Amino acid sequence: MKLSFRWYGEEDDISLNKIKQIPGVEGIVTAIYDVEVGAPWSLSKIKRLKGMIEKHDLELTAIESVPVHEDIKIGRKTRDEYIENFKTTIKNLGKAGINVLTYNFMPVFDWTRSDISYELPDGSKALIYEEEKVKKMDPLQGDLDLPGWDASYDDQELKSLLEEYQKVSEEDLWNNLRYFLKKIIKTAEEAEVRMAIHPDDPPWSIFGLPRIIKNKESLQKLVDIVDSPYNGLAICSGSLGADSDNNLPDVIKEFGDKNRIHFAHLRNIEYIGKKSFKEKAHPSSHGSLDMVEILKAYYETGFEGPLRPDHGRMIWGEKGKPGYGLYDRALGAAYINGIWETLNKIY
Ligand code: CS2
Ligand code: MN
Repeated sequence: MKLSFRWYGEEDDISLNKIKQIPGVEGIVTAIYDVEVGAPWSLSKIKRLKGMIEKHDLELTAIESVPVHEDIKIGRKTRDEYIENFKTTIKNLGKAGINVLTYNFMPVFDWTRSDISYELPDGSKALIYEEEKVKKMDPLQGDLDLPGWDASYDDQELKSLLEEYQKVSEEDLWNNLRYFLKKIIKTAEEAEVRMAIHPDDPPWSIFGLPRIIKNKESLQKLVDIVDSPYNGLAICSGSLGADSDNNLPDVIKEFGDKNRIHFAHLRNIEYIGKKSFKEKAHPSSHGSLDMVEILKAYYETGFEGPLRPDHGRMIWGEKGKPGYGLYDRALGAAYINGIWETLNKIY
């Protein structure tokens, strides 16, 4: 694996210089943030981004994410134009030599939590998802404060978008995803850009919106849509793992052996009820997921793609983007690196 770290571009308070100082980190995962959702990414912007990263002796190992326009997810008539734009972005990434592209197919919201600054007993702040609280939240009343979400809609737009989704069933969403993949995977193959879908987070329906990428069965259905290694997966332990029925080492072995996993996110969570969880520090002793077993599964499949610590807590008084401070993610990276080094020695 290539140990990587997410960087939010030049606006990020955490500089490439600081990231470079984290032992073992060799890759950067990032995106272009000043292009409107749905518009193509130009080759010049991509090259500039890549250049900045390489200047710090780091490699741009994955793009996370190219957002998929809602018209594609809803299946509006206008989707073809956005799919063409997406293909242009894939081609340009390929021309720049960037080979992993993450996306997700979650309607309207990306990752969702009931509290993004929940205080743990040791005083650190974490993200938490409590199903009962989320059920009472109303996105139209401004109850959601989520940095993972492109909140560029005004109230009216959000209202009509949510209304429109009332007519989109899970099956419709699958059909729209199928339509999208059938159009883009050939381009991805030609450009040598491996597509990696990120699972839904959490992996179940929220606010009455359909969510479909949530377990082994749905990952299988996804890879079957187009039988190509370029139609692949990003496995996020914290997202898929939020459903305790998902057996992560088993999923990793299954799809890793088939060369369909192109990107890995490592995050630990603690179950606090059915469909409720707290995000925790990375070590297995802190949460419900066995990180050694997870990394061992990657190791055994010969995983060579980018792997990054996902959300961290806010510790040592740090203020920053929820889930994306420096300190706890750096501790996560060091922990991952230690396990990997051990696996390397004993195998
Ligand atoms: C990320 C996701 O912060 C996170 O939890 O793992 O937001 C991820 O970037 C997207 O869902 C990928 O498209
Ligand atoms: Mn993730």
